[in-house]
Amino acid sequence: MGSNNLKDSNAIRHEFSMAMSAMYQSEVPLYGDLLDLVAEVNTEVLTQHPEIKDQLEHTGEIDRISMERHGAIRLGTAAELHMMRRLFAVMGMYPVGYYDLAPAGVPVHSTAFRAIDAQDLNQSPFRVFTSLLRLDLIGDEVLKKEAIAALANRQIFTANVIRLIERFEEQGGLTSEEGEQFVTEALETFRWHDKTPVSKELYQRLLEQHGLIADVVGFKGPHINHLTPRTLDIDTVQQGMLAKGIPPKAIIEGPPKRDCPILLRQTSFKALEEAVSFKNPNGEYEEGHHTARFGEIEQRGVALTTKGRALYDQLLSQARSQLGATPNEGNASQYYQILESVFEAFPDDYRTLHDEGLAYFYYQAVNDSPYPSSAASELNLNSLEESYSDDSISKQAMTQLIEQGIVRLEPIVYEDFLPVSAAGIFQSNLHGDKQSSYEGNSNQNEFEKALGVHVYDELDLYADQQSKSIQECLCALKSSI
Ligand code: OOG
Ligand code: NI
Repeated sequence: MGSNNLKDSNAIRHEFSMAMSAMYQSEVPLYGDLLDLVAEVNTEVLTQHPEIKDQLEHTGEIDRISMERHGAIRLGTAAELHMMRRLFAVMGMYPVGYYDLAPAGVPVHSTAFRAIDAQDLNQSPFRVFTSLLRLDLIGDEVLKKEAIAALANRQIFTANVIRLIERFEEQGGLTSEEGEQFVTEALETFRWHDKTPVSKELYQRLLEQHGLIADVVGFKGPHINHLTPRTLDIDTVQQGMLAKGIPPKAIIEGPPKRDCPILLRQTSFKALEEAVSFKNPNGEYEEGHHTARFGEIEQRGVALTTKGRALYDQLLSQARSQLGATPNEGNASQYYQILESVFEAFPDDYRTLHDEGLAYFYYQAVNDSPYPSSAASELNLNSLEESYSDDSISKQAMTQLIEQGIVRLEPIVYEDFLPVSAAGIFQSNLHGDKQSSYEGNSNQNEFEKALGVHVYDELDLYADQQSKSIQECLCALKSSI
């Protein structure tokens, strides 16, 4: 896009994420304090660790660190999810991954809307973890009917945003002016409403069933429930939160602290108790409160292959079963100790992660290292390129180039989410959740039917990024001979 005077989707996504951040800072001022803290810590890390700065420059992430954030919303119906998919497409965001949270006691299934191309991600990494409530898991038939009726009564999109989405689909983009209107109109869907469309009595019954059901069914729209900046040192931010009077949750979710970060580590500050007015059947408002909105931080590491991910899942569940309980305030330090010792089995240097096929990497020609003529004569780069993917001799040749310092490896950052961590984030911000797990099948088909498309497989995307970098690297080497 960008041609025919149409606005680039990356620009719309960037403007939308800035507008969303400004709105959330004014709605939840603690989030602004968290942003300041994260910015301080990131500046410090980049000053103290030139190697991290170099790495982020090589991967093109350096400029996006300060604008990095994700948010989360929870939707009530298939039709809402379908329109939301069309809304995100205007901003170049597509559904990646399927997350089933029912086994962890949260009656939703989810995807993440995000850009999929590395360059687009570097321009604006904004993403939204989007969950759809699974009313099919609710046993109470009467309550289920009431919930369905309440959801059928709400329209979470403005008429103007729907018109602009249709326009985008017809003309293949939006003009600058339409793009600006789109940002303003789309933002309305994510706004907080302190007047609810349901009675206090219904809200209470929904809450008793599950905090999440009350949060979705009890409100006019899917208020953004958190935004998450990316930090380069989550342990320091967690410490700093306490000092600044921002109450952190007890446990940092995900892998332990490592020299070479993998996947994703996350923590949040506890949800605020906010005043709301319930609309009773007589039309009068009754005061009450609701707890849903919070702030979160994350530290991202290298994306893992299927093999690496299997090892991660295995070690995480080993650590949890060794703890014998859900990690919480009382057992936090014991949990970290167990986690660290169990994860000693996960190699912690990039070369081993690469050589054992545990993680995805960019291959980059080191331009400033002169290409030694001995290496040039020994290697036939053409054959290397043709057969790299499945030929072990060529892999050996590539390894040689890495060892000679002609090619360097840089970690491909994990852009997605982790179901166990996500469940921990959900749970820490809900009260009165009675069930620890829901029976019932994971239902990706049903989810994709609602969405209207298949979700992208995140592993395919990382594998593509890696092979594209190999081709580019070989091209650069050939042209430098
Ligand atoms: C989503 C929780 C999951 C994450 O970062 O893993 C999440 C929610 O609370 O709606 O945002
Ligand atoms: Ni989150």
